[in-house]
Amino acid sequence: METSILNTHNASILLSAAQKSHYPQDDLPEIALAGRSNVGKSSFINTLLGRKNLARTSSKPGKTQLLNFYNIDDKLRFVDVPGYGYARVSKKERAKWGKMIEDYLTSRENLRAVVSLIDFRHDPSADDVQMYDFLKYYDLPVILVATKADKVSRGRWHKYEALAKKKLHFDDKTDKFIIFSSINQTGLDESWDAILEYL
Ligand SMILES: Nc1nc2c(ncn2[C@@H]2O[C@H](COP(=O)(O)OP(=O)(O)OP(=O)(O)O)[C@@H](O)[C@H]2O)c(=O)[nH]1
Ligand SMILES: [Mg+2]
Repeated sequence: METSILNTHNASILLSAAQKSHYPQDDLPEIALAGRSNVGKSSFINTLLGRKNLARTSSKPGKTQLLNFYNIDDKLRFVDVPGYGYARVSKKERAKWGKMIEDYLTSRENLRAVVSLIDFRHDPSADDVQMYDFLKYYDLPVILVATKADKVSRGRWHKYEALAKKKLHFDDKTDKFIIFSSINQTGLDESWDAILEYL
């Protein structure tokens, strides 16, 4: 994908971190990716960067345990946040993970917006609603990305979008809703346009 501002192919994983002291120490803008486990966060990153496997994807949920920082052309970073709603993780693990995400989302000055991913095939889950509420409570701009659109027939898109927005109490004034597929690249340009607005 060619953008006038940055070369999206010039991307690499920079570092993985669990705590503040390990985050990159500069003022590059960051876009975080949040969503339940298996929703397609890593696939979204790979699709946007035109790469097959830069961000590791898996059919096994809960694989990403740290915040993964991706450097894009030394101008922007994506931060892949571990997926929520993964049941087979102990209470203690989940608490640790919740604190890590909360710390990052509520205190990271570099953070410009959050790409919040939901599975377009299903009604937003209670966890999805809670995440959106949380992001709005902290006044974080959201780019809502509805993934796996290739699994939903086009005739249903409008209705599904309306239902998801209703359930989330979606704020159309500040936030974007993008129907996306990493299989056929639906929503790719729209996603980049939305992200580049925050640079
Ligand atoms: N059909 C379809 N499958 C997708 C799409 N995006 C992701 N997948 C599949 O969904 C599964 C999970 O994708 P990931 O990108 O690993 O999901 P993740 O959100 O990073 O998962 P965690 O790192 O475990 O939180 C993989 O089998 C992907 O191939 C999509 O747009 N369409
Ligand atoms: Mg992942």
